[in-house]
Amino acid sequence: MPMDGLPHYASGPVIKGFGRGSKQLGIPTANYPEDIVDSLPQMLNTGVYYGWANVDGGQVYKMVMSIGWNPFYKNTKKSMETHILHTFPSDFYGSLLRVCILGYIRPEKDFKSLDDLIAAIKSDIVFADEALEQNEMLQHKKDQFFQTNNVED
Ligand code: ADP
Ligand code: RBF
Ligand code: MG
Repeated sequence: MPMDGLPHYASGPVIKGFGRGSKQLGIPTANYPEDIVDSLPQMLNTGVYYGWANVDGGQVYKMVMSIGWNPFYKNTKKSMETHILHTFPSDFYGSLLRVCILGYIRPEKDFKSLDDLIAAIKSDIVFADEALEQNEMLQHKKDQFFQTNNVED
């Protein structure tokens, strides 16, 4: 049974995030501007999700996403951060990021240490990697939503 509010499609430019050096930890996260975060459906709870993503109409890759206030960092601003399961040759700030959010993994949590946070994210990545191999998940990889190169739509 899919969760209420899923699948959810979002698209928008990649902006500079909190600059905490997620990249240095091996988990860069592409951040969305506030208006995209604000247009999430009410019923979609904060937490960690998985789905598909592409950049500027390119290849579609697996992704994990954190939606919420990052309790570990006690943010006051709600964020939507996408980590794509692919190694890109360079940054893509300003590019159009499309995501299709398909499943929920867990609530956002506070952690005792940065190492514990990183370990949790790594296990989210393994979970997503497997979940997205199911047929009904693979279907969405071919969604028309990802296929246009037109930034306007
Ligand atoms: P910021 O605080 O600005 O979000 P990060 O350390 O989280 O900085 O790095 C995010 C940036 O890294 C993204 O905006 C994107 O340009 C780049 N990037 C490179 N590879 C990836 C990836 N696999 N997934 C997400 N972003 C990536
Ligand atoms: N931040 C939290 O405070 N608690 C979390 O449970 C949490 N889970 C995350 C799961 C994923 C898959 C990703 C990509 C990020 C998560 N974050 C979480 C956000 C994290 O704090 C942020 O990306 C930092 O910038 C990592 O250093
Ligand atoms: Mg980021």
